[in-house]
Amino acid sequence: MPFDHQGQREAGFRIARLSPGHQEGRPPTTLRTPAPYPTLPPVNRGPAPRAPRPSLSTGIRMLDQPFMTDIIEASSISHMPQLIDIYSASWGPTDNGKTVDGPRELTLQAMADGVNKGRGGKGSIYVWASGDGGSYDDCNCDGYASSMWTISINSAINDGRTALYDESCSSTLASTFSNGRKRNPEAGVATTDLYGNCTLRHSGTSAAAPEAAGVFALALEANLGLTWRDMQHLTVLTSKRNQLHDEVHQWRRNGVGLEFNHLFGYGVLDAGAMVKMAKDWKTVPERFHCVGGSVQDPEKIPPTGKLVLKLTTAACEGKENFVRYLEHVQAVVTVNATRRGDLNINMTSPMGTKSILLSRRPRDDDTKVGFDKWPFMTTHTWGEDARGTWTLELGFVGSAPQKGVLKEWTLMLHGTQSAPYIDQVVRDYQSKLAMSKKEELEEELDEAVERSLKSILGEN
Ligand SMILES: [Ca+2]
Ligand SMILES: [Ca+2]
Repeated sequence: MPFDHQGQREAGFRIARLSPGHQEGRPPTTLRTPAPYPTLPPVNRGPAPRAPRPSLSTGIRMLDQPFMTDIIEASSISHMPQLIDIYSASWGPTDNGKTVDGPRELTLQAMADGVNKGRGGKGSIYVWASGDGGSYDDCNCDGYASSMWTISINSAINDGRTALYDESCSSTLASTFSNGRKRNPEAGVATTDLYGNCTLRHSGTSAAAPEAAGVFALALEANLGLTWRDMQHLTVLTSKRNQLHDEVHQWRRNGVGLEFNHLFGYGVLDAGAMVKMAKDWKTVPERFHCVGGSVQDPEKIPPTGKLVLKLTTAACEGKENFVRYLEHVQAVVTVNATRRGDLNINMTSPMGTKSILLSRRPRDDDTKVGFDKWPFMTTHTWGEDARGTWTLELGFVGSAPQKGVLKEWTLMLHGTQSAPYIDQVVRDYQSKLAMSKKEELEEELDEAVERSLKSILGEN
C-alpha cells in the first residue's frame, strides 16, 4: 500500500508489548490484529476529527471508527497499562495548519493515570509523532504531541535536513530518521506492510515515532526500572546533533549547556548511547510542580511591536514543592486575536533560553476562539534553574495589521528539587551527562560554600 503523508492513511495507533518479561508473542486477547503483520482493511473515515499519520504495526484499532471520541482514545491509551510498556501513537489533530486541539477530559485522565500508575507505577511510555503539517503548522497546537507525558518525535531525513512535512515546536524532545525529500525508494523507511507485504516507503513523523518506540524498548530491555521520566532524561542526554541542519532555526545551548533545536529537539536518538546509559541509570529524584506565577489582567497586543510581560518567580523555594532543576515548563495562555494564525508567542527563561511557543500559521484565520487556557510547553529549558524573571512576548506576523488581548499567562514549572544527574555513573567524559553532572557538582559546591559562609557570618 502506498503511504503518503499528504494523502489517505492507514491504521494509526500502535501498542507495543516490548518488555523482555513478556515477549512470548502472546498479544493481549483484545487485540484484533495478530502480530506481527497488520491486516487492516482500508476504511472510509468520514469526518473524523483525528488525522492518522501512517503507521505500520500491530496495535489497537481505534481510527477506523466513523468518528473518534474521547472515550475511544482514553480506552486505547489505557489498554492494559500493566502489561504494555510503550504506546506509540502516530495520529493527532488534523495537520491542516488551523486546528488547535488536544486530549479531552477522559483521555487526559487516562494519560495521567498511565504515567502515574502504568507499569507498576514506573509510568507508561507514550511516544507521539510530532505531526506532518510542515511549516504551516505548529505542533504546540497539537495537545497530544505537546503534552509533558508524551515523548514527541520529529523526523530528520537522509541528508540531515528537515523534512518538508516537519512541524516545529518547543515541545518536541528528539528526532529519528524518516523518508527523504525526494521520492526515491532509498529515501523511505522499510518495514512490514498490510496484507503480508513489505514497503520501502513508510514516511512522515509516523515512521519516526515507532523507531523511537523501538529505541526506548531497547533501553527498557537494558533497564526495566526506568520510569517515564527517566526515559525523557535519557533522551535529552543521549540524543545527538550530528549533522542535523535546520535552515530556519539555529542550534542553541540552553542555560545549562544542553544543545537544542526548535525543530529537532535535542537531536537524533542514539540507540547505542541510550542503552549504555540506561544500564547503570539511577532513577531521577521525585518530581515537583510549582505555579511560578500568573498574569490575569487583560493586556492588549499591539498591531506592531510586541506585548512584553515579565514574571519573577522563586519557583516555590522554601515550600514543599520547590522546583530547582527544570524538566518541562508550561505557559498556560488565554488569548484572543483578530487573526489567530498571525500570533507569535515567545518565552525566555531566567537563564536566557528563548522558546518559540507559537509560530505563525498562515492558514489559521480564527477570529473568535483564540487559545483558552492552552498549555504551551517547552522542553528547551531542561535542567535550568527556574528562579528569576521569565519574559513572555506576544506579537503579530502577517500581511495585515491585527489586534489581540492576552487574558492569562500562568507559568507552570515541573522538575526536581535535587540534582538529577549528580549520582549517575559517567562512562564517557565527553558526554552531555558528564557536562551536566560537573555543572551540578559545581553548583552544589557553590551553594554549600554560600551556606557555610552565611552560617560563619551569622555566628560572628
Ligand atoms: Ca500538527
Ligand atoms: Ca510531548
